[in-house]
Amino acid sequence: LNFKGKTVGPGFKFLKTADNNLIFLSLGSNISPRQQYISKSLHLLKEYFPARFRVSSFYVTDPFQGMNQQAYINCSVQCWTDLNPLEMLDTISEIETIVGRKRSGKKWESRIIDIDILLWGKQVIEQPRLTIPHYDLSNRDFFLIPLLELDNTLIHPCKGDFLLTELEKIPPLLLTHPVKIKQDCSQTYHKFHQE
Ligand code: A4P
Ligand code: MG
Repeated sequence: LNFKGKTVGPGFKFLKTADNNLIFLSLGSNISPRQQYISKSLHLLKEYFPARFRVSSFYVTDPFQGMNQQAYINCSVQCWTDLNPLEMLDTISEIETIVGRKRSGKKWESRIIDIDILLWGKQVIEQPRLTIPHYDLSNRDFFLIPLLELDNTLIHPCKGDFLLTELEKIPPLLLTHPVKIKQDCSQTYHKFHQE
């Protein structure tokens, strides 16, 4: 069996769903219409990565570290891919561009859509263009709360701690107080697209 994740063979079914290529993304938007930008990104992500695709609820969150900007909507996605991490990064940045993101290059500027890779199985990836787990995963409740809704047993691959425990340790000044949106596009999304 020629394992590159892309080979068909007796083990293919197992490999296709192997957890080492199960990834978790975070989506965020703070430019209106926020839910529409997130929904459009979800549709594209699901088209590219249909295997094991799941979406969390949508949450309204305060701007991180008290930045003076519009509130964000954040959610998390689980999916499976046979792309390598850099191919994945290029694909999500292509999706951000299709949805309408324009980059001025300023750090933490308001954005139509931001898609970050939070976890890649249990792997630790350090490359010039890519750090996985996300460098600030443990400090951001707007990452962790939607992520833990998808899987509350997840562990931080570098530290070995439960992410649930990391969430409880976030200093109050860093909290963004995620509030689940009751009647949100994620429910419409779930109704029509969830497997
Ligand atoms: N990069 C490295 N690692 C990763 C990764 N794991 N996933 C590199 C994605 N990208 C990664 O990203 C800049 C570069 O990071 C990429 O080219 C890639 O090579 P970007 O999307 O162009 O810029 P950015 O997202 O603005 O990066 P920055 O400044 O680090 O912003 P953050 O940290 O993403 O934070 N408050 C709330 N409540 N909710 C939010 O979602 N988001 C931000 C942005 C600030 N405050 C927020 C939220
Ligand atoms: Mg980003």
